[in-house]
Amino acid sequence: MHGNVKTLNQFIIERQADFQYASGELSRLLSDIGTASKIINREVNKAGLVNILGDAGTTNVQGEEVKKLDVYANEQLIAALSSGGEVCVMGSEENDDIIEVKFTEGNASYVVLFDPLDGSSNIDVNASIGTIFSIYRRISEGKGAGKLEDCLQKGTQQVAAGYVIYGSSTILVYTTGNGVNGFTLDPSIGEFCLSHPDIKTPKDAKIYSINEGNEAHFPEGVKKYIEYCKVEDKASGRPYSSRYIGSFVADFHRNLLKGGIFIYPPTAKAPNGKLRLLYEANPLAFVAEQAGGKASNGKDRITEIVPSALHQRVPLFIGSENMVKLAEEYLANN
Ligand code: P6P
Repeated sequence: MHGNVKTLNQFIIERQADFQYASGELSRLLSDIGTASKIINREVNKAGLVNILGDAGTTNVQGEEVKKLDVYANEQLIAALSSGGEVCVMGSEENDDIIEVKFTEGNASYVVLFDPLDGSSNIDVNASIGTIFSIYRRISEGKGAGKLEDCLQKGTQQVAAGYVIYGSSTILVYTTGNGVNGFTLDPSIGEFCLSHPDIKTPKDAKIYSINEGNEAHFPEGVKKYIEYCKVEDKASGRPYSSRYIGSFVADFHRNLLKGGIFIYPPTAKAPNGKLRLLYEANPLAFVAEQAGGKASNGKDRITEIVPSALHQRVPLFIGSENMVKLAEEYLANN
């Protein structure tokens, strides 16, 4: 403990008894993700200085190659997860194929799917962005590098999941299936410190998050639900507030704490929705459910969907349980 502050690593060790498997390995893996996030955070915070540091693809004043932040974040996570010895295979939003970790001593038993820097288009306008991660146990036979089948598991098989939001402060939120806890990075000591213990998301709330610019192509049930959110009705606190940052981790994190529903439905440009099942929808569905919320594709529970491809997209309705349930009813009845 630093004074009365509990650090992420202390918390992970304390909660190790909760882990069903190889707890030391999972503890180290979660700690490695925390370390990579601190390194990414340092670069994200400098992003505003790009005019000094140079644009991606150029060489900065230190003679270093300037990378796009999402490429940099991806490299940091791959390096941290490859060297820890716990991971046998990874899947990243930035890589078309799986990333095999070949040189483990052969008994690496974890699989990590991640979006290294989601919403990176928002960096130039200083909006919050995030890293999302999803952790499984390997299921393929044999030792050494893992396989695609290890990455294509249902969300219910996750052993841990979470995200880091790089915003006005940097917060890491994760679950191992025993509740949701949030840790704020204290730059003065370089540690993530427990700041949001046992997060619970309100069952009902007054925020809806959706890109209404796509309304013309929304399914009828979504149009009707959004209309419902806008109707004046004092008893239910409507009209609700529309809040949409356009950065999934930022919209999700606000709604997790305050309550609300985030919807990315099928649209003309994204007939299967835009968000990715394996490293966006599944991990945040695990977090949402562990906080008492709900996540579906409008009909089926997100974490029950059997994945068929590494980068498959899925429509997403996620957040306060009763709001998601009502949206599903509108979809079922229209
Ligand atoms: P749209 C960012 O590009 C992202 O992948 C998510 O972080 C965000 O929720 C979504 O796209 C925003 O998409 O179509 O509304 O701009």
